[in-house]
Amino acid sequence: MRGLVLTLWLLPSVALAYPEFQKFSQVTSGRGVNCAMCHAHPDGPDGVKAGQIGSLDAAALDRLNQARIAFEPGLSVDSPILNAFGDEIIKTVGKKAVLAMRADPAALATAMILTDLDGDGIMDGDEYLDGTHPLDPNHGDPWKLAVVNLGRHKLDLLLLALATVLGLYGLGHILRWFGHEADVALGKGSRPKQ
Ligand SMILES: [Ca+2]
Repeated sequence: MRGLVLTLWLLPSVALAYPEFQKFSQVTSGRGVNCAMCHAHPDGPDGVKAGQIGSLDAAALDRLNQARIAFEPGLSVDSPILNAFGDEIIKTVGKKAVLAMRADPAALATAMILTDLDGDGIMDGDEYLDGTHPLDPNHGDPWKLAVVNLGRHKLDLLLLALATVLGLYGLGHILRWFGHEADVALGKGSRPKQ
């Protein structure tokens, strides 16, 4: 394992980020998308800041290498330079498919259409297409979020509408009663006999 770690350090040209996906998301959505969509640091993995390759200790490098060799789908990884969405991509499609998708970044959207990591109702693949953050439930296409929230709160809205109708109905009756009492007071009407 130490040999593998050393190899990684001696090969600074090893590609740790794949800008094809960022570029695709940006072009497709028309939104500014940075490396934070998949990586721990918004500037990407190259550097010495927290979440970047130069800051990793031996244990973190070990986790990085485990993620780098997770070639087949189904392997849970905990990469120190990826965020939960990046890890989920590796788990769902495997590193081998990620490398193949660099030539067809649109395929990632299809591959990630079954998970919704932030639970905002917009699937991860769609967030990738929309250029929104798949780990931020408050960051999503406004129209899609509105539709999702409408669906989630339809019972509340129904009860609110019912309460409003009943309230207006009751208010109408009260106003009619006041009107009638005013007519009685002015001698224009009479109270019903008991
Ligand atoms: Ca989502």
